[in-house]
Amino acid sequence: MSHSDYLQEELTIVLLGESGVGKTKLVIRYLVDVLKETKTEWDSAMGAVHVKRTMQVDGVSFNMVIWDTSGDKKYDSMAAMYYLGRTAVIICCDISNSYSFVKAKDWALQLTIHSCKIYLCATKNDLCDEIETATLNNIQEYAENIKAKFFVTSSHTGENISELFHTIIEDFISAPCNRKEIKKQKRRRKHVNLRCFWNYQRPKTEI
Ligand SMILES: Nc1nc2c(ncn2[C@@H]2O[C@H](COP(=O)(O)OP(=O)(O)O)[C@@H](O)[C@H]2O)c(=O)[nH]1
Ligand SMILES: [Mg+2]
Repeated sequence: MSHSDYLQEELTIVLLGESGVGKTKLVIRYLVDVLKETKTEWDSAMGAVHVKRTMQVDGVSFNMVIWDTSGDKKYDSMAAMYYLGRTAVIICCDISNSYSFVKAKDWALQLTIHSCKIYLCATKNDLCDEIETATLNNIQEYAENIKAKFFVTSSHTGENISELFHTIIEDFISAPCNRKEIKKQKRRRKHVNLRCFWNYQRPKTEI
């Protein structure tokens, strides 16, 4: 039987960004294309919906919760409720809508005082042409400045969707507190295995 390490800490991913940038489509593409789900149920809360999954990646089990916020202005003041103390925040901006980048920078600024990890995501790359390449360079430069990992995605073609979520999961598993937890569990298992071995051997040697 193969053993899996279990992380107590939940991976919570929050999607922020102007309404219409493609947050919901991004999550759906991930659930359908990568996790191969045919039916996805969302729990709704004020201004956000969430899905919860138990994941097993590289022999490590953990719960993953994805919060998809609405991006509606009337919920702006509530957004902090979702990202406070959260593990990872995907800030989305639509490369065909320059205002969404302005709004993304606002979110990033608000997040700098919190300890969450930011992933900047430029969506709708299938709409990208020569003009928008300049915009893309600006977004990338900004991501480098705020030390956020940067992804250019398209929910229409599926480009970089699994890479984005996979990177978030890898960063989560390799966070120092989680690495320590995994090591502790491996040590505990080794200790139990040794004890079992010892108990099993003893009667034989006594005969
Ligand atoms: N061309 C294109 N359209 C997209 C993409 N992602 C989302 N959309 C469209 O953008 C609109 C808003 O998407 P939605 O996911 O609801 O945005 P949200 O308000 O940020 O959740 C919808 O009409 C989507 O079909 C994409 O990658 N490429
Ligand atoms: Mg949405």
